[in-house]
Amino acid sequence: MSNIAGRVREAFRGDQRVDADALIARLDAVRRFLTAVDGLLPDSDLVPAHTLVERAGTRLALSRDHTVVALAGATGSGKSSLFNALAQLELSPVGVRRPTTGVTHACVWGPLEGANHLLDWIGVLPRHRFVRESALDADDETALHGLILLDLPDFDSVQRSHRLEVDRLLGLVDQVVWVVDPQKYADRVIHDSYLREFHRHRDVTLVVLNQADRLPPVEVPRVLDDLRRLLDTDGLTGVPLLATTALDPAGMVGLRDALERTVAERQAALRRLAGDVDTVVAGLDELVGSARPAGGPDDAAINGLNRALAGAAGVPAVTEAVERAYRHRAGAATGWPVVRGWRRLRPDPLRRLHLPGPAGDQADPAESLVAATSVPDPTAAQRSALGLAIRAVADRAAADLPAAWPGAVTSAARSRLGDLPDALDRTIAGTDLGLDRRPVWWRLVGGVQWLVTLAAVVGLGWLVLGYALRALGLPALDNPMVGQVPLPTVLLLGGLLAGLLVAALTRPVVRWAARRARARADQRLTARVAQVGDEYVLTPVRIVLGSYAQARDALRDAARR
Ligand SMILES: Nc1nc2c(ncn2[C@@H]2O[C@H](COP(=O)(O)OP(=O)(O)O)[C@@H](O)[C@H]2O)c(=O)[nH]1
Ligand SMILES: [Mg+2]
Repeated sequence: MSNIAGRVREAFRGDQRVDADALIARLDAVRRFLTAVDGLLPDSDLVPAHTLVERAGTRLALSRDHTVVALAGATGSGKSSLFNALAQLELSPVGVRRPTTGVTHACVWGPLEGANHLLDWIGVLPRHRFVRESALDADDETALHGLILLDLPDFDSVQRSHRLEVDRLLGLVDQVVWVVDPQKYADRVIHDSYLREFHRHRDVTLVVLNQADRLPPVEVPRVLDDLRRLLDTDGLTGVPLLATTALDPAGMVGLRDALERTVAERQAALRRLAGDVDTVVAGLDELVGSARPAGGPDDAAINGLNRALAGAAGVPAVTEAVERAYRHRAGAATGWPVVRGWRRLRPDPLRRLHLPGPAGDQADPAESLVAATSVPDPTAAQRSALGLAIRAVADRAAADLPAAWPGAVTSAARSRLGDLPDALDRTIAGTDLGLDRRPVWWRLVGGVQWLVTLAAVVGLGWLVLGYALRALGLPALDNPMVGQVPLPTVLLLGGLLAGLLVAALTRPVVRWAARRARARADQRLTARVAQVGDEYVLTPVRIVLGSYAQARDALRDAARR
């Protein structure tokens, strides 16, 4: 949060109470976020969120009555001395016995039992746990009941394991008291590597300038001012800053009071986790951004996809076969009966593609389930056109999404690419191409053709009979005349001419109707192919876009304090 309003709000957060239910709701939102992006975003980006969800769940389940406060700082700043002074016990070895401070010691105010699970989880060994309750002056300590104070190893230790231990514990404790001394308070390590990292945990951060007795009293305010200025640059504006002297009980009063307040409020654990959620949400913000998720791939990209799918599925080959099949079948039904039979002998163009042939000539239904038309396989050009179209769909759909998402959208769009050829083939095989019904006009024209042919045959028969009678010297038939021409001749020639004329007139009509049949088949096939595209390409893309929207909403809920 970089704007001024944000800074002001953050600065005053120290006084705000964190509602446990609200915190749990925010953690749930982080969990929802993780579910939404599972498998879509790189796991490495999600580690902090997973860690938070797990840690927070455990911390809240373990004990909300205890407050875990860590004393952290550089070697020799006086952590162990403060620890001992607060516990009023010589527990944790002070400087003279360094470097034994590589282990964390814990002091529990109040009964140890309740705190044990918490300390097990934090990882403080039982032999390094102490109880303040057993001391004789226990009554004075009731104000600190519930406090678990940790003396951490030095974070500037030369031993890497100590530093790792400090980092681990700083991730788990509820509140941190940073201990600095007059010599090293301005040290870059403490500010750059630690304090600055804690700027989202201001409300569980406290800084003490220890060994204040080593400064001339007039110098103390000046050093505190200087330290305050450094803390401001660290982003820790407003955190409590105290001067302490571990060697003098009077020099510990301010720190004790601060700890008593922390224990009484029982807010530190919640505030710490709230700060953790802030940190995680801020880290995820870039992954999700605030882009409004697009409604889905746009129409232009979808049209391009459908065209490419149709090409790859062999729709043009099928529709061409439909046109030819129409002509073939119409010819067989309406052609001149003399040559019709010969036409039937030629194979039906659709059957050649293993698509439904003429009615009654259907392929075995079981066969069509396993698909396998003989529509030619897509060419390399068609395949790459399909690849490009799928890519375009993904690109357009992901255009407004943050950088982490387009990859996921593209993989989703391509996720079922391998199943596409079969699905397309099955779809083509299962599409009703609209050629099953024989149009009435075919039958009418066919009937007319039969009639005129019959007339020609009758005329021929009549003429043959006339010739035969004449040849045998029998009395000739008295042929009725049509004008100057005898009726049998009219029947024969008229029938033949009419047959040829009807065939000639029908031909353009058949061609026109065949083109219409082709257009109809094209429409049906394209629609079915588009359904396949929707199922195999667009739906996976929409699912990812839906996940994005869910992730975005979840993160917005998680950010709400
Ligand atoms: N004068 C003075 N010396 C202190 C104070 N606190 C710690 N020391 C001394 O500083 C040295 C380092 O202290 P220690 O508690 O071991 O520091 P740690 O490394 O942070 O645990 C020891 O010799 C302490 O006696 C203080 O407030 N005033
Ligand atoms: Mg120490």
